[in-house]
Amino acid sequence: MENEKKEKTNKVMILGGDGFCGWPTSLHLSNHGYDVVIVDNLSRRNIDNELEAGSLTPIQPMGVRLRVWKEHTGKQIGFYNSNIAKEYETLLQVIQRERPDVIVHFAEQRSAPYSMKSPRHKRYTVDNNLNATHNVLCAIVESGLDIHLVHLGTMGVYGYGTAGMKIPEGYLDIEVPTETGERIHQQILYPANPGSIYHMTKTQDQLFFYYYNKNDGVRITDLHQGIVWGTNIPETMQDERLINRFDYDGDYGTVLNRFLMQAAVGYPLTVHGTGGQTRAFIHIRDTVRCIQLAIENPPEQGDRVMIFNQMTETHRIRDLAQLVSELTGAPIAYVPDPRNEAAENDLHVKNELFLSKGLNPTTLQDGLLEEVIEIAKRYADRADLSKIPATSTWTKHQQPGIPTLEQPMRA
Ligand code: NAD
Ligand code: USQ
Repeated sequence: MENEKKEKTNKVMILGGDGFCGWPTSLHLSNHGYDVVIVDNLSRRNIDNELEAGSLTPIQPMGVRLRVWKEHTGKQIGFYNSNIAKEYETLLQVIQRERPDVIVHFAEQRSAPYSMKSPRHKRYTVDNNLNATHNVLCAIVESGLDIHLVHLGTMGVYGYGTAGMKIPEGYLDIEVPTETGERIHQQILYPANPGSIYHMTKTQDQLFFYYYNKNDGVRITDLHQGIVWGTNIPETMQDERLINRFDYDGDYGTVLNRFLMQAAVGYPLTVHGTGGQTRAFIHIRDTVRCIQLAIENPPEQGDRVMIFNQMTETHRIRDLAQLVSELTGAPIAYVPDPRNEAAENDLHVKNELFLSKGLNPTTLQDGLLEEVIEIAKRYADRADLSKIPATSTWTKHQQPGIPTLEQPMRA
């Protein structure tokens, strides 16, 4: 059955295949028998230049990455350097030439703090993300090919609080009372509640998917992913030149990887506010497995947009800081929260679809935390500590998340 599916789904185009999630996904799929072609405009590397920040790990240029992969495995991955938000004709031609069975779409500006830095950053994030997603959908329809689109969305489309219920996978059951007293049952897209301009672009992507699925019958899977942690998967560990990126700066570093890096370089763990925010997490190894599962379990023609919650566990930020502190002895600093977000929230999420398809989650308890600390320690000398504070604030009235001597600290 597995082989049957693979025979049918052979070519996968990865949009954003140079990024933190896209690069390991490209190698994982290539290693599992898929013919992979990447499209990326390297904008993430240009943003590093703009922010004068960079990956903690020494990532190689795309040409080196692809050459080393071929040397190790004999497998060729194609690469097009193109801006999918702006170069529609190129995107269409690449799709027509490569004729992919599946397109995996990672190619968006993904940092919430970056999207809130200034009007220019807000406008760039909206222009880039909405045009990228719309161009992909439009080009799939214009190509006339039956391509399954797998998109990386976010748990943040839901907001992070509920009335105690578990957040369902995309659709909410509702009951509408009619004038005759009848009660009609329906399922609607879960109400959008974005917490940043970046997250807002992901809520708008959902409407593009709804429309193109309804109007043109495009087969779409939208993966509502939690915060990804970890660095490597087995494929990126085959050679140091295949290493994945590791962001730790105040804009792109996500919370758990930031804490691990901060612990490795002896910087106090920067908990925003009370640290009462609860978020969903997934290890990068599970990200790549989930994408393979989504590819191998496509919606049928005529199905509505399939939505999976791609996360494996939830944690409160102060508990994560405590865990890392206990493992490493790092002090914790409670800094002002630069974001406009609830100080405390509970979060319960359904993730049954991936579990039912065979995902065996990698949890924080699996000892991987320590493995990641090792990575952070190995490359600690590459760290620029001045890039750690989160300086992007959500409103003019907020303060950046910079630790000071007055802030409460715990060992
Ligand atoms: P990333 O920034 O490392 O990678 C995105 C890649 O897309 C980059 O290589 C960038 O150059 C490319 N790109 C962006 N705009 C493009 C354009 N217009 N044309 C061509 N290429 C373009 O981000 P990531 O962490 O790998 O995230 C990938 C996707 O997964 C994003 O859509 C993000 O919203 C989603 N996601 C990420 C996380 C996480 O924790 N990293 C969590 C949930 C969802
Ligand atoms: N936080 C801290 N200290 C830090 C950094 C962050 O306390 O040093 C807090 C933030 O205030 C926030 C939480 O940790 O409450 C998560 O922040 P984050 O930067 O790790 O994650 P977020 O901004 O939500 O974005 C990341 C990815 C994004 C993805 C999202 C999934 O960058 O692409 O969509 O995670 S989710 O959070 O589930 O919406």
